[in-house]
Amino acid sequence: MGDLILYQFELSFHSQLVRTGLAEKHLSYKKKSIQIAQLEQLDPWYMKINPKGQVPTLVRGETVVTESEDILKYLDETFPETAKICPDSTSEEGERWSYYKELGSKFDPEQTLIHVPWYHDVAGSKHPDMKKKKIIAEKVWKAKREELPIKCDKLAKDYPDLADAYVKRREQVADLPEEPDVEKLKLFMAVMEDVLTKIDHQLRPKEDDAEEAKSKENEKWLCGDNYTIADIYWTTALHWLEDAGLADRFWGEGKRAHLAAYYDRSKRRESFRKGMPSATTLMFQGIKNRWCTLL
Ligand SMILES: N[C@@H](CCC(=O)N[C@@H](CS)C(=O)NCC(=O)O)C(=O)O
Repeated sequence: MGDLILYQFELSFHSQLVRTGLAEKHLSYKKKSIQIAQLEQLDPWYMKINPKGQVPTLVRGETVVTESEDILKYLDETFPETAKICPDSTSEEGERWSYYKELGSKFDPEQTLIHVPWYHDVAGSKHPDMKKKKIIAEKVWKAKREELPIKCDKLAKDYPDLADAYVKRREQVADLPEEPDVEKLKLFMAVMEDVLTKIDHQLRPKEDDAEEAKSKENEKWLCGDNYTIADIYWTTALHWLEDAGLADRFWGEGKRAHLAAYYDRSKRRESFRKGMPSATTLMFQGIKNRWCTLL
């Protein structure tokens, strides 16, 4: 049926989910980069396969799958001989995934990418390179607020068959303020405090069989014995919080020790190394981007 092709962006949260899933399943695939910073996700050829104008998109022969969770489910269905990462909804594991998915809906990657560097004092971020991060945040905000609407308007006129999709995308960024809303960041931080406490609590050994549970703690994943989509989601989210300089605030100095131990063992998995961007890839992309702006 053909090779797996993943249209993605190295630094995109949802692309990282899918790359980690592919690594957990030991599936090989071709990676095609969509440069979000240059709004390539709006190019007409890409909008035809993903009308939301977002990454990731998986293509296999004639099959096109969008939405990270649907892509992971598709991989489970198509390659049943590989590790199952999406539990059946009727199973106990599936119920647990629903719980972690609900908590996951409260994590917003955009807050860690834009709001945290913008208002790093409010967030209590300790990232050593905050200045650089703020410059990136400003560029992303500007692209979203100013460049994206202009590109959508132009392409809606030039490609009438895609006009609905461009109008929809444009509406999603209508009325963005000049600067991100600091109140939203405060709310996000408070919600994260609560969500991470809940996860830490879930990861605690049960009191009734503390000894046995304690010895098993090293193997425990969010839905049970297997590393699933719930772990893929939360390992990636914790990585984003760490990358925003928030590890100390949320799980430093003995705080939420079960969550900290969980994140440590998640990071030791091969899929973490494969799913998250490597320094070499980022350096290569940096060089490529510089060429793009020079040309
Ligand atoms: N619900 C989608 C969300 C995808 C998404 O938000 N992608 C972001 C990158 S992580 C994106 O493409 N942003 C560019 C844009 O929205 O213009 C999924 O699960 O795949």
